[in-house]
Amino acid sequence: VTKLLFISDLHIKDMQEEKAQILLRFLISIQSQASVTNLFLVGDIFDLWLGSHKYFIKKFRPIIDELKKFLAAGGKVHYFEGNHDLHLNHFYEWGLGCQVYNQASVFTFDNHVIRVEHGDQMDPEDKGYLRLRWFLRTDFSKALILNLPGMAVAKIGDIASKTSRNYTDNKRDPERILNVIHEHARKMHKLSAFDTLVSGHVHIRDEYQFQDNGKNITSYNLGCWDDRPIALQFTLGKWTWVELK
Ligand SMILES: [Mn+2]
Repeated sequence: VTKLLFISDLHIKDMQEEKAQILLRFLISIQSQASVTNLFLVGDIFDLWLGSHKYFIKKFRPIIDELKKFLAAGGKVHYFEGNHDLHLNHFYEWGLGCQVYNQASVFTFDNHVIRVEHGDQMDPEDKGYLRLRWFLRTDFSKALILNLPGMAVAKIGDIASKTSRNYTDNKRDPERILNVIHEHARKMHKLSAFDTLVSGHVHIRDEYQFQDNGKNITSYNLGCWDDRPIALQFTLGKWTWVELK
């Protein structure tokens, strides 16, 4: 049996938060379920994590420890960088043994093709953010983020994170943003077919079905843990939402 679990947009600020504790309980619970083979972290798990600084590792140590145990037990962790957690490969991939992605990736499980992406590139109208995204991923920014002291990076990141929140404040116009992700799903499916698309970022939990070439396709958006802590599960060909407490 293969069981996949997807979470995103927890935006954890510190370990004292309720959602940090819910994440810990979740990570502990999946260690004892041999059926859970793959955990997908679909971005913005932390409200801020840049590079491989000790500052972040120390701050979020309990989460790292539980991820380590899941990995040690043979679990696979796929970490998609969001717009609040980036340049993760030094620590998460080369250090811990997760797979880190900075763009969409496609997987096949049980003959089911799944496209996964954080979703911060879905909205072509979001020109301000797309420019910022490009800038943060240049070699120049990457070198700064990796080499400045952790505290300085955290300070700069906090300011950037407050700015980028304006771009992603979709609650004011949910109709428009839902339309954006549905159009994105249709467009991406035309380019390269899949059965299911899983994204996050827009903070609106959503399930959308459409047809292409007579096939049923589903797009899921994982929503945001501030609304309800939840995971999306895929096992035995079925998708279900799992409420977390
Ligand atoms: Mn995001």
